[in-house]
Amino acid sequence: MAERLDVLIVGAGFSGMYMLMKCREQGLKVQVIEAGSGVGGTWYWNRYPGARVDIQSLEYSFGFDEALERDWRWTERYAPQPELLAYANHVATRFDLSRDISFNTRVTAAHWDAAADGWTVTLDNGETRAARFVVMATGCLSVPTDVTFPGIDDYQGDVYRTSRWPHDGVDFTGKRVGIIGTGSSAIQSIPIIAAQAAQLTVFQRTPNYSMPAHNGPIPDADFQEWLADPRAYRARSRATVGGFWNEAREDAILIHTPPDEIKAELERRWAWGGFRILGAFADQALDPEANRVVHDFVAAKIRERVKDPRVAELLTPKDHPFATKRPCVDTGYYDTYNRDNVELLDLRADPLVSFTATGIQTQAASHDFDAVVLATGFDAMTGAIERIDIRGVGGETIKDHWAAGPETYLGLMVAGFPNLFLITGPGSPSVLTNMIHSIEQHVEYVADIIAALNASQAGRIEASPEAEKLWTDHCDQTAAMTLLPQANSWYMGANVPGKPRRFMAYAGGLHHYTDTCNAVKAKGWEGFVIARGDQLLSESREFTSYPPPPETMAPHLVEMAMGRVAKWLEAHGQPA
Ligand code: NA7
Repeated sequence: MAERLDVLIVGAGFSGMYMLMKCREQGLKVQVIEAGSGVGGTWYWNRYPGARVDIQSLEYSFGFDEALERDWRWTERYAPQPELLAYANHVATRFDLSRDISFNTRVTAAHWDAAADGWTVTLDNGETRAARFVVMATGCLSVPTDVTFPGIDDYQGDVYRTSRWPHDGVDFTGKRVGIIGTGSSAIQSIPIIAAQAAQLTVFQRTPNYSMPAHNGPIPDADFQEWLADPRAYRARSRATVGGFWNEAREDAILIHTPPDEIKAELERRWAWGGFRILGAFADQALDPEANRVVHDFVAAKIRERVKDPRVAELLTPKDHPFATKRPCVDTGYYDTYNRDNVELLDLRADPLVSFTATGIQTQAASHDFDAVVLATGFDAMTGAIERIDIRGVGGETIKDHWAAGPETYLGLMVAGFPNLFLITGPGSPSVLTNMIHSIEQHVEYVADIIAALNASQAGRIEASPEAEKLWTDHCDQTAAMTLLPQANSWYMGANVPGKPRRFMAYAGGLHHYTDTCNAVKAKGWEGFVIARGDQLLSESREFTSYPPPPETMAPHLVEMAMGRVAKWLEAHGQPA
């Protein structure tokens, strides 16, 4: 076996790249293992037409190096995938990252070796590597769901998956194309495919809410504001719920606002575009009545854009409150349904039966296609971690540990799995936030933990089971305060048959989460057990750093939120 590593990092997306840099800063011996042939993670794999970031580019980029920030100029408000991938490559080249990355290699197993206070990691090329620490920088949306359709192997046309798009692109000119799914990937790609193909048929099971991006060059005023003080710009984003600036008004209560003011505020935010509407009113994510008003506003926007009222109705979400599934940001999505060459099929009314040699058979009709695009989503948050045979203390697998849904301490560590760190793992704000800011916070925190362990010559750190339980309960209760658990979303694991139902991200906001992590550190790594061999160096089984309840919340919201938590406690019992 090759020389033991200090740190083995799984994945060379933005998390793995930054983790590598932070490890190098400490002079650690570090290796990154990456399944793809290049860096970039999400932006390496998701090359489908129209793929772009939903957070403004000025905020969706690394902030650890001011020279890097100032040297890179984004061309659009929401950068397209090729530019994001070019950015990842630029960072890799600038910091000479590739020399420590093994590309085209997968980690298949990681087993805890108690005698060595470290991990034995197996790769798909048959090699094994020993490492003190393993960092799972595997991404929240990196493993496509295993969805298969009867007869798909008999289909003679081309099948493309949005998340595994051919690197040299696909030309749909003159083709009859079918696309299955209407999540973010489909909503971004449908307008582009429709403009190219002879005919496009969209198979929709559940409509989603989508807001216009109003994409274009970055307005000069925005760029100048950013240029004046990038530090302040970033600090402002990081101090928010979502890690991006959306003018959230935590004291604005929709149900106490006159209708004309509500409309004006929603219109202003709709005109601005993207996620800005999410911050309009404090109660829209908590109170069904307030949420309904925002729903009605978006439904009216859909009716305004889509000429055929039947199609507009089909495109309007009905089974989940606004923004309880990941809302989408689009460029011309709804207008696409006004094209003569685009058809929307409702799989609820006319279910898909099977693929055939020439296309897709639904209950009512058969549809012939030259190509079919699967935009069917991911085994989110836990998929990439559970697919690796990770065995901790006593041989327990992480999959077994998570049989009832993922349990972590701060989304960073799992009890019984020492020296194994998750970047933006379940139980952290992750997918509810600007991923880059969440990644930077996590990576810097993990680097601090490793430095602290090395300074005290400790061999290992582990989340205590007690702290893990308290944090997981806190995550569940925080989600229960909101409307988020009411949707059958991938946040809930609902898109994967048999996956335990648990709201997997921390819904308390990146700002509170960061404060919590800092408090845990200030209390001497509260909730963690630190040891060297048989020697216990510090043991804290407490978790007391709960974020404060929002002072600005209206009394009826507090009551409503607490009522939901009480119900949650009734169903799950009080934390031990
Ligand atoms: P999503 O958002 O999970 O969307 C997947 C879509 O595929 C969604 O509309 C699903 O309908 C549909 N789907 C999945 N399986 C089937 C089957 N078997 N039959 C018909 N339709 C199906 O994935 P995306 O890739 O679009 O986006 C993932 C995230 O990436 C996104 O949220 C952003 O964070 C970026 P359903 O809703 O399950 O009825």
